Amino acid sequence: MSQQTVGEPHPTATVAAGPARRRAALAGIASAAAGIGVAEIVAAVIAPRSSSLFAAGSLVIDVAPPWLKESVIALVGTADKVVIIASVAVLVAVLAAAAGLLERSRPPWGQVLLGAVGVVGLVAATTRADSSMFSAIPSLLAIGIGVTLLRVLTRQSAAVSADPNPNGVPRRTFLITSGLAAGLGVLAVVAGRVAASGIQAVDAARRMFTLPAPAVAAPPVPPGATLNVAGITPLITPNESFYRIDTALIVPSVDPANWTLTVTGMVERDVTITFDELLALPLEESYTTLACVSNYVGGDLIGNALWLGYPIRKLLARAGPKSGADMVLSRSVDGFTAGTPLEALTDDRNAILAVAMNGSPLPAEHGFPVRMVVPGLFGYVSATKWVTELTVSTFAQESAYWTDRGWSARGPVKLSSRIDTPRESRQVAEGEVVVAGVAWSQHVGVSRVEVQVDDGAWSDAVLADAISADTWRQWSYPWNARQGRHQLTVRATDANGRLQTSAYADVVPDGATGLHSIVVDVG
Ligand SMILES: Nc1nc2c(c(=O)[nH]1)N[C@H]1C(S)=C(S)[C@@H](COP(=O)(O)O)O[C@H]1N2
Ligand SMILES: [Mo]
Repeated sequence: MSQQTVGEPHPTATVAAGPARRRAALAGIASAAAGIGVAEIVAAVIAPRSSSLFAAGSLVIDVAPPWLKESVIALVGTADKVVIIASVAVLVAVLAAAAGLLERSRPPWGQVLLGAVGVVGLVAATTRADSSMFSAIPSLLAIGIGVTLLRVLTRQSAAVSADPNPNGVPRRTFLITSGLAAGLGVLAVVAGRVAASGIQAVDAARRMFTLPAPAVAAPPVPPGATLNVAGITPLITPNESFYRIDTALIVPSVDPANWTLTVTGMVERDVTITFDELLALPLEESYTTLACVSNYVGGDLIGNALWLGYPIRKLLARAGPKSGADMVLSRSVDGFTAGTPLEALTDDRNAILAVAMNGSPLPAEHGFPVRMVVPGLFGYVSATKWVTELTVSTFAQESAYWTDRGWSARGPVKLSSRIDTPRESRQVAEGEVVVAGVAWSQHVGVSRVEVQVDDGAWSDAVLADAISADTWRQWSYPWNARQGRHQLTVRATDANGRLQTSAYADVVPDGATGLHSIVVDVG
């Protein structure tokens, strides 16, 4: 800034201490507003649930003592959220003004204070139960922009103080920059909120919706299905740790009030159902282990859940598939498609339109409000999330999303087994070591698991009870570990007596094969 002078302060500078302080406070508030504004827009686009402002609000809700929460609710009723967000905004504004004043008198402590306020938002956004790897980005941007702008505006404000003309160019520059930053920041917060409101409506709908009781409950899990071994994969995968694979950059927001599913194509009559109609049907519960075709040997793109849904075969029966059809192309709101053999959807397996996962409405990431779950097939040919259309067709006529990208049209799950404990390259103590893991061959079942130490003979592992043929089975093997480096390998046999192949195959085009081996150091 050419107007900035060093040396004798102009006499008006001391007289104008009040305006200078006001400018400093404005600089702080404008910097915070611009930072938060940009963060809200970015949050709305990449991670709508990670708005740092709202995460900070949630943090306040989480840490506030119950009596305070209750009195706020008693005082303002359902406006409680608005009050909380407004309180957070006021608090941030006060701290930002203080940061401005501090930056004027003791730089760079104003930047430090503003950064610290941002870090609270960052912590709030990244420690939420539904936070993802994207959750940190909006807050980091807010901190970067806020702190940089504070430095710029403080410099401009200093130029105003040093300018002999009280209404000169530096003053105008400062007012325009800070006014624009503050105004655009607030506008951006509003725009970000409007953009994210659809998602919030869906989140609210998800929370509001009470699951109907199953007409057919899943048989109780046999007590012998769980082995008590430290480090083994839990028999049922919690929703939070269930693997997630999809092509959706932004998780689709489907309002169940507007959701419909249409069965069309080679059918006697098109059938359309709404979400309420679906929920009113007799829903059935079943455990199914879902696996991804991209799961390499020993990988973790597999999970087992209790699903609640309506048998697809019953809905297809209403539409009446025409003869000659051999595939159902399911389509999601985001354009993803999967081609499932008609037979897998009409035989007696638990192929369902699922509305719940482990007793909760489907998480948004796992297909809320409705997804398909089909035992025995990889997810890419069967497990369409946010599903809205089933077109009865043929493999000759239609091809699905991944088929067009080099993957096989048909994707039955392959017999596989995995060592969960001990971990690869881990050091273990000499003596008895319990080797354990899971094995699966959905819709066929697993009948045997064997373990091999180094080049020794294959020995039977203890096989836990099965929930059903559609789920994985835990296994364990007590190993008398001797000093040194050892290789452990596992293999399974399915319920038809077929042994898991040791031949290596890549995941493309229809799933990996080979045996899972790990190396451990005993000593
Ligand atoms: N709409 C939609 N559904 C989808 C996908 C997708 O990309 N979009 N991916 C499929 C794949 S490849 C798999 S393995 C499963 C994964 O389901 P999950 O994310 O609930 O574990 O969803 C399937 N359903
Ligand atoms: Mo997948």
